[in-house]
Amino acid sequence: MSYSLNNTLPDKVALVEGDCAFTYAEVDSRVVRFANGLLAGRSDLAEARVAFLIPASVDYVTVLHGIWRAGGIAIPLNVASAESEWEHCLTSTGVTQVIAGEAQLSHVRPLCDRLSIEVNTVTDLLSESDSSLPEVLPDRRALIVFTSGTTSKPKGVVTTHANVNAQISTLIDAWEWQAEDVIPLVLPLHHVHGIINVLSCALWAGATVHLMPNLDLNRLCAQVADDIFTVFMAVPTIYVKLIDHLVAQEEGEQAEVCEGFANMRLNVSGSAACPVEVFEEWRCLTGQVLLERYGMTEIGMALSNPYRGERRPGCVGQPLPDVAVQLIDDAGIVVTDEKTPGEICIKSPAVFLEYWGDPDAAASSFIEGWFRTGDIAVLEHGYYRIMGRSSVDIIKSGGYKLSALEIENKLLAHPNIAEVAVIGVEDRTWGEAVAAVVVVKGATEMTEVSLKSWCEGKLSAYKIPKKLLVIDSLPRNAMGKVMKPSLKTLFS
Ligand code: MCA
Ligand code: AMP
Repeated sequence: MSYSLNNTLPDKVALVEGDCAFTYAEVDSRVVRFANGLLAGRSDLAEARVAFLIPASVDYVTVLHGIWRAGGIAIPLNVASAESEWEHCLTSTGVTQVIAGEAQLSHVRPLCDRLSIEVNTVTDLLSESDSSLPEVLPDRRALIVFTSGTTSKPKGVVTTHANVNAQISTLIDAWEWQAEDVIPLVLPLHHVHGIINVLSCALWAGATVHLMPNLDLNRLCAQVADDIFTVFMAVPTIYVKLIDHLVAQEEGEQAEVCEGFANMRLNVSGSAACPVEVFEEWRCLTGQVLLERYGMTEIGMALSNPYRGERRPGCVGQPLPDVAVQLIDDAGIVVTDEKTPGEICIKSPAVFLEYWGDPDAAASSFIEGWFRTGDIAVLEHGYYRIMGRSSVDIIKSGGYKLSALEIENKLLAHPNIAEVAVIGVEDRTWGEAVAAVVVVKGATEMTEVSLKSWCEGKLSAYKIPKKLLVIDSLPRNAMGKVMKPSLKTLFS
């Protein structure tokens, strides 16, 4: 089956958006109407790439599932990206059609017009005809999610329907998803964490998702205090923000929200390392023992602390069902003992098919059929612990993976920047904060504020450096490569 919307509970509420609730039958009917509109008389989209810029909403789900039902490849884009970032995603995957939310339409239309790409809203395409939809086999391409890496431009990670189904079903089993579950969706919907772990697992299980297009802590906490949720999933930054929010609340209010979290059956953290202090502070405030797990766009989730059993702070647990894990050392030899670190390599039905249009990148990411994650881990008493990444050019800020090279390339276009190195520096809220070390041209002045305002519109806001250091020259090794680890110490 290549269709992951639960069809056994038609009258159950699938989505709650503001004051509106949509049952599974209502969502399904919209999906079918939208798929028909997309097909416009054709029998199958035959893996045409359809991109969409829609915040968390019933429209988002309609488009994602509508594209799948019509046989297309869904490409969810970040509604908050800069135009040049959208352009890269659209052109590198040969997108033929864009679906925009009402609020996003005016932002993306000029770009689509320039690129001669058709742009529509959901309303434009909700068709009244209900002709039969194609049969989409599991090995067909389903989804392209863009992810940054060690290269400058983000890569399009292609997963098939079988991959998507495997990514969902492993979590349904491991975390015991049930139709009775109710979960708030506070994460963006252009990454696997929001798309698969929250939205798709819930809709597969017949659960209810409360859609929140952005992180509104007051609203979220009020609903948590009302005890409507059973599961919560977030990146460590959101737990830090929640802790700060709760600590600042007056006692009675705080107790109600903490009680709401305490009553849930599961709180999950992932997408970046959860510091042990955050794990402990969360336990202290809410009584919840966070379940930390590890995943990646290319593989879905791979390692998880147990749902039933000991959840170890600072560790990401054991392989999920159907996932094989091995660590390899610098020489490519499999590590067989505990305590020796190695790069995490994964084999599973959830592992992606290809990077769109970049067979070389995909080929170099595998070793004997194992996907090389670039993350270094160690096995300690049966639990994996992530120790870091093999590349200094990847930064994890608030759960977003950022390419230092992409940001450097943008900054080099600044008229006053002669040289620049971008690094991630430790930060309580963001995990890593983007920092730029700059050599300026001549005697020009540069401040964090002036750099930020120059970057606006050129980079997504979360990629803009939060810290700036102007120095006379960048430290380089004998090969001329900037010694980034030594730059990090300048910020400590
Ligand atoms: C927002 N800002 C950030 C970030 N987010 N700065 C650095 N890093 C960030 N991640 C900045 C904005 O640019 C803005 O700056 C200011 O913070 C407020 O923006 P706002 O959007 O209001 O912030 P927020 O709502 O508090 O957002 C924080 C957030 C968000 C909710 C933590 O970053 C987020 O949703 N992160 C999750 C990303 C995610 O889902 N990653 C999963 C990928 P200024 O005020 O200066 O303009 S990893 C994955 O999918 C794998 C498979 C996995 O393992 O899960
Ligand atoms: P992305 O490519 O955006 O999907 O991000 C995947 C990356 O996030 C992984 O390669 C890890 O570096 C990081 N990551 C995800 N979960 C964890 C975790 N629990 N602890 C440490 N790093 C994590």
